[in-house]
Amino acid sequence: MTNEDSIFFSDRIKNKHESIRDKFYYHLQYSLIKDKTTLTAHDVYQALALTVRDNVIQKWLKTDYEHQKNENKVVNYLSMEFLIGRLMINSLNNLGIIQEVKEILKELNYSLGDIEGIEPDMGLGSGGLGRLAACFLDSMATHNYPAMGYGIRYEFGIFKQVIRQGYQVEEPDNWLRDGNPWEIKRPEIKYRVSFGGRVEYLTNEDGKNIYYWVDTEDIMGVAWDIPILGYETNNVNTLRLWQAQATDDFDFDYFNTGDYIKAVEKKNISENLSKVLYPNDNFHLGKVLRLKQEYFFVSATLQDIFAKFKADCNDFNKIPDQIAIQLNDTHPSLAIPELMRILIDQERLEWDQAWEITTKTIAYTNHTVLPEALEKWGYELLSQLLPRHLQIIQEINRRLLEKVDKAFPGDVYKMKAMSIIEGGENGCVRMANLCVEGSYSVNGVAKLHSEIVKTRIFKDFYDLYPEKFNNKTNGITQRRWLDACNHHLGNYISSLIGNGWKTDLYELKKLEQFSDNEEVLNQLREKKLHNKEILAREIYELTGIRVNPNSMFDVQVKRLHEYKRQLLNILHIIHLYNKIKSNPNANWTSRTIIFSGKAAPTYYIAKNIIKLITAVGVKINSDATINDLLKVVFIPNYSVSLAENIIPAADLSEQISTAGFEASGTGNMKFALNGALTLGTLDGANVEMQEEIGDENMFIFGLKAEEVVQMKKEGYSPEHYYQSNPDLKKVIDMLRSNYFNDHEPGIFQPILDTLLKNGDFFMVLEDFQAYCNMNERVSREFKDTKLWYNKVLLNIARCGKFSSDRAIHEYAKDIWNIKPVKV
Ligand code: F58
Repeated sequence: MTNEDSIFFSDRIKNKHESIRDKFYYHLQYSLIKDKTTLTAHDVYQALALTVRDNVIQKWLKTDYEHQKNENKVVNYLSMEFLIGRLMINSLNNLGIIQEVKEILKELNYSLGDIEGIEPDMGLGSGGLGRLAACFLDSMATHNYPAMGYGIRYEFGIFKQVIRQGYQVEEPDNWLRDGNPWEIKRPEIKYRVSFGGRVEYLTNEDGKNIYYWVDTEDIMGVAWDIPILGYETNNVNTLRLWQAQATDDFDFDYFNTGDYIKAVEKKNISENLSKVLYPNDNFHLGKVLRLKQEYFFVSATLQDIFAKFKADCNDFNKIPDQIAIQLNDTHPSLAIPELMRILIDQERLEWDQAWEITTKTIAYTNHTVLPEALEKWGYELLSQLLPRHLQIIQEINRRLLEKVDKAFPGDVYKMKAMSIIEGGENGCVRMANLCVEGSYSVNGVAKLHSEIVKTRIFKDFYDLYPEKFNNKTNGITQRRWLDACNHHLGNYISSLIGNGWKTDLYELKKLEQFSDNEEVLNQLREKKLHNKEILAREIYELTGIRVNPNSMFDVQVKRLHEYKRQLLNILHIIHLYNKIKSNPNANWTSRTIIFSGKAAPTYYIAKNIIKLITAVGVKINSDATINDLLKVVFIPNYSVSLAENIIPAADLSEQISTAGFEASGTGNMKFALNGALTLGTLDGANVEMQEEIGDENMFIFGLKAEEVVQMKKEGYSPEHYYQSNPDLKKVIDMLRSNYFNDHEPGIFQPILDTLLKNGDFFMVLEDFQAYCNMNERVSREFKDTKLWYNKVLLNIARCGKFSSDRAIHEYAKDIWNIKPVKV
């Protein structure tokens, strides 16, 4: 035993329950207090999770111990969202014990499938940004990077979507109801977070003002830790999520006033802070509670990072050598003034030194080009909630404007555009500008997006600090998005080229040698058909609709948003329906068009589009005259787990956003990796997919990003398309005449208005014909099975770049300057 190993208590434990089987039965009996007569599937799930946890604890402790040593620089990934999904299969897979577990479960007459479905999704995110954070955790752990994830332990994750009469209805996601065996509460790791109050200052003997934030209302942040296991490595990183808890003095103050019940109520209200995830996608709502959540998690996180740093170093200049902080969008942007506040007010550093440390430690990722998604907080609100931070932001801004004036004398336009504060005291604080000014690195999430970041969103900052800007194209983890969710295909690929692809996705290139091998292409087709049969059963269970696994599964699953253009898809479906109806005996390619995705609860048009999809579905699916050539399905409650079943079964992946609006997309990558061909615009990461996969192996159509801009400049008239394209006119006129909604006339007027009256901002009508034409090519090529599967194979083979492993290696090297540490 080495000296270091002696830190563990394991040497004092006599009965070690070494085997998985022992541990599992131990937990069933002693942790869950169950016998053979009272056992339920939920017990089996719990015991299994506890067994997995036991299995990683020693590695986890050891990893933590390594990371505490300050010679290893650690990256802290701050994100308001981690859309993890389920952990069981992923964990068993990473530990390499799936087979062993299957055998144990057999003894109790359970299959792994029975147990898998019991675990609720950890839905602590609303879309791509949160899922990216989860993929990054997986890659950082797998490749042994010293990393911590920090976020909020929402009691309610993304809402559960129910479809009633075709409309979306939201229900709470009470994911913690039956307990969560993966998390460990750390009551000893808790920090006080302050709000409100006012700022006082004293002038010390050197004439320096020392600021005190006083009379605050405080809340505690308590840590809950989740182990993040890498694939086949001893490295176990930590995801630390904060829960809000009332302070002890809160109890004391209120309970002493005598009104016990009121005191309990107040305590509850204060603890609401970490209650619920805001479910909007690419939209900034500006709610006070959201701002409180952001500061709460930033403050607890920075205190935690600081506590670890100070445990064995008191030279603050070393912070940037030992700590990197990555802001996942602007949501944790208060980390900038908070770090300044800690350094200046608590550690008494001078401004310049504090600023140097802060701007060498913090890096920022931008995920959106939509102006309505950029966070701005009211000046007044900030002055009430975080008065000291506002002062610091003002000073950051004053110095920034000085710099701008020096670099671009007299350029008032630049001053206005770059100012962190907009509109003075009645205005607001632009968090994105704060992030750019306070970070040493600003990155977009795909090549095209990073260009737009430099040339449009932050053009003026780019002129001042070109060296800060860089691109990190997104990626996905192949462990979850191929190996675990599509293991038949994964295993088959391994049988052809070995399993190096699991940690180096570029290995898939080796598949290219089989691109004309009929046996291999046949196998790919069989695997796909198998997945489609499984999904067809699930669709029937979830929606009551029967679909034909031999039809083309044409899939658009993602958040509902106008820029993602589910509307373009549905307009084309109506057009296709018209064509089939007018000539039912032609040689059609039969299609099952599958949608899934949530609309933000207050996003009226997006909800209206869901209703349109379901209404069109009802009409088409019940029309006997089209011989089942077309089916339209909306699968409710899109989630990570549902995606894991849908994506392996897709033939066609719809990535049809208006060019220039989707920052990257990551669904696009998951589909290609699972052998679906992409029908898409040159937007986000589709552009790089085309570079890698080859134009001839994708179905690319529509305006390019610069054409969209150009056309908007020149004046775009949707009416023109309506008048000049008879197919399109027919489709729109059907909507006008309530063809799909004769019982609820007029309900789609808002959709008609966005398209024709309000200027069709996302240029659906412009791209309609190009989309129809490309769809015809898709249908033609799908009929040629050999050609299609040759493309499928090439898509899979050329996905290497789109692994989150590649993305994380780039972040580690170019931004964080961290190295893997073998545990
Ligand atoms: C997404 N953003 C982008 N934001 O839309 C997508 O193109 C990109 O692939 C992905 O990030 C990862 O980079 C996104 O999901 C949000 O959900 C925000 C959550 C918080 C409120 C505002 C929207």
